[in-house]
Amino acid sequence: MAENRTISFLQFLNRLVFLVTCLILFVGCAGKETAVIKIGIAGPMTGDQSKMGMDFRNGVQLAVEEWNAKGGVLGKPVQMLVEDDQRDPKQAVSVANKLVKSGVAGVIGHFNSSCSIPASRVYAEAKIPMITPASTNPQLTDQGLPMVFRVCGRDDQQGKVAADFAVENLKARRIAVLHDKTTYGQGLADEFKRALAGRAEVVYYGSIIQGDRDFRAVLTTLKAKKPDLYFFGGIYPDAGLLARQAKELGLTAPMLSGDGTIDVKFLEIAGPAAEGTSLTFSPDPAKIPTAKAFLEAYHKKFGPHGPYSIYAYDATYVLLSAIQEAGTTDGRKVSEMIRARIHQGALGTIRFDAKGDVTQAPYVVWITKGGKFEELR
Ligand code: ABU
Repeated sequence: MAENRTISFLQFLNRLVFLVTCLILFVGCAGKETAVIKIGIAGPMTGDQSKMGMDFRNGVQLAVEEWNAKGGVLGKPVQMLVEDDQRDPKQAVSVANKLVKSGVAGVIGHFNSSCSIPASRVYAEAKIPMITPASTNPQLTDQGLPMVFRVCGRDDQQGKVAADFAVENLKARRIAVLHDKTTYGQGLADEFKRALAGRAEVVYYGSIIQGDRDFRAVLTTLKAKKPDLYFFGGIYPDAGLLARQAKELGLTAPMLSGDGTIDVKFLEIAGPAAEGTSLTFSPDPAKIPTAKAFLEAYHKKFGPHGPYSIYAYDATYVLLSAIQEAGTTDGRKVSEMIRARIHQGALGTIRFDAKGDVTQAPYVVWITKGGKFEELR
């Protein structure tokens, strides 16, 4: 009898320990899951492209503050975890792993296609939706990862608009093509070159090294080919130096570039040599009625917007609205909701196709005039 009572007491103790452990785990997990909704923001927050990283962060912050002011998502406050990929693909993978470990419900990022592509595989493996505001290289969504989206266009679309403009508007017949050897820069240069086929002669095709300070050697070779125009696939810090040094060398052919160059930093670096540069990008948000409230709020809080601030803002709304409507942070369900919903963003209506690309990406041409960018068509 006494032995039976001892066993019962031990069993009771065991059960008690088990129940307390479950309770601790439950409260711990519940605390983790229910306290906040975490979202990651990843991009170049330091270094020569930090302006882009800050534009991302500010756009996301504005959206998050608006959601939190209305009670958050699923009744919980949204918390931003900002990570710096330093525009380095290896660092991007490391940052992606860190964000996954932190339990983010989704990621807004990255900026560089060379970072977004390897990072997207980390997020896809962890079943976490990723929406890039700015990575335009086709490979990103051509991988067929169901949790990967972009709210911007693609370089096969952008390259064709640039080539049409070069041939039809600028009447260029002898064209030099230059890129920075990155996934984006070379990819865009190649799309541009492909779209030129049979319409103009590519008299020079070459590259620079991203981050170099002296491009005079390559520009001297390029100048000797007497092009009517030179195209650059790359980002504004290098584009600014190229434009300045090209002018110093007496190259009169104008530069044509893409969305990676259209930033005030390009104007600052190039100075008067920026004049006449044309660029492909999306239409001016100042002419889009739905962007008005965003622009007012952003300017009041942060000052002038960058090219991709509004894309980061819309990407955040896409993610948070999908979580809210899915009623869960389960990445698979959130991704299905992102794909199923018609999003009304600051840029207008946003819809995704089966690949995760937007169904409409209207590229237009901008020109640098009087020290400013102006939409041309
Ligand atoms: N699309 C502009 C630059 C970012 C990237 O795609 O690498």
